Amino acid sequence: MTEYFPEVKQVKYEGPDSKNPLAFKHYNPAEKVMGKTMADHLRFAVCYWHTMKGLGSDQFGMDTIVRSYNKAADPMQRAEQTLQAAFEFFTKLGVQFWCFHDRDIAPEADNLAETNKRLDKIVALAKKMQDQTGLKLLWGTTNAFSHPRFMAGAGTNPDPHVFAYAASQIKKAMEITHELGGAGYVFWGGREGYDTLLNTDLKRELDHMALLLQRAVDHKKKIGFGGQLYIEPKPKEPTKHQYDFDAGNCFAFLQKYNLVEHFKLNIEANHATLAAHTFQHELAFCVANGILGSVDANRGDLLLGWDTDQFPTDLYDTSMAMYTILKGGGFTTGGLNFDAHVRRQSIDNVDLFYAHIGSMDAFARGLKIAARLIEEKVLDKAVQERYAGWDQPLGRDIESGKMDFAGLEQYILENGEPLLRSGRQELLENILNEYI
Ligand code: XUL
Ligand code: CO
Repeated sequence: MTEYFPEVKQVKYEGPDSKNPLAFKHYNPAEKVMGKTMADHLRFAVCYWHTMKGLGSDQFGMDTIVRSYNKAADPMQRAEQTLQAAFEFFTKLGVQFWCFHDRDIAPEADNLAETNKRLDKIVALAKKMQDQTGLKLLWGTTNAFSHPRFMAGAGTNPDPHVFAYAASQIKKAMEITHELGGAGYVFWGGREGYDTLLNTDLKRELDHMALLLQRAVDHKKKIGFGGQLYIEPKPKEPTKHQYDFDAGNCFAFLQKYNLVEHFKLNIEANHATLAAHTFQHELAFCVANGILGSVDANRGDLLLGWDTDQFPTDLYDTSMAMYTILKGGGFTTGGLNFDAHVRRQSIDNVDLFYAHIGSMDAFARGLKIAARLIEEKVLDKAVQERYAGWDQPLGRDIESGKMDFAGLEQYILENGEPLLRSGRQELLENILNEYI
């Protein structure tokens, strides 16, 4: 069989003293942390769209990257070779999972029936490769945002004909995800939003978005798909306002339309920062509300206001993310999907390996740091002390609902001013640095 990444044989764990840039220094899949292997904690996935299909183009320039699996004239031959290259890459890197959009793996044909036939052909091949390699599908999704038919949205399109098209695509994408044993299925609201309110019926669009998700829940039941459904929040880009703005917004939407029991969230780091939140904030909000599902691991750039989708290497970010994920009980169906692409100048195959290796190591370190913070109760102790009043008679009476306004007023009249206490932020930041 053709080898598409001959530069690399197998990425292995060599430990922190290794100087080999193509080895893991920290990610040791079988090593146990808090009673579970690192592989089971982190559940790394490679994303097909950026890693296999990304060729460096941006709004200002054409492709910069040439891949040997992308050269055949026939689009289906290209798709097959890309799939073979993908499984070679996944295996050499040593991840357990992959993720895709329907249109990443098979090119669209002239009509839906033909497009679906093409998908079936590639899915049969993918199934064979999954069996051969042991790779699993973390989640599948549909691309209902690139084609011109979706320029005004998919489920939120003013034209019901487009709604029907989106539904048909999602139906098929859910079926192939099921066929491949996917642990989940993602809804990222591509162009579900608006560019101007001058031509937009906001309420109707939101109702339609919910209808599309309700039909997806029905179909999930109908085909017996046991995977988890996720919504992936993002506040803007491509539209000026995306309806799934952030975790808080998605949670309210899911509650309003009685969908909360069927969905969890897929939190992407760069989407969090676009919404003016931290990655950790979005994770913490999900944990607090029982809706954390999976993670698209990447990072933005402090100085750029768009979705740069860079590979995550910031140890503070990975540590605090893993801290929050572990405190929330860890992943069940979800995992860490690298929704990230190499920079336009990183044109070599080996750059793909460096990017993933560095990020996997950054999350492995984050995991170990988070485990120590938890085991030594570093932050727990501080938080517990800060809220200690709530375990005293006054706090207990308020929390149990025993105290009304008159009772609370009586307490103040008798006890006067509260004692002011330091929040100790700087001390905690210094302590955190000791662990990182
Ligand atoms: C876009 C994005 C998507 C979703 C899947 O910003 O993150 O790739 O993850 O559709
Ligand atoms: Co994403």
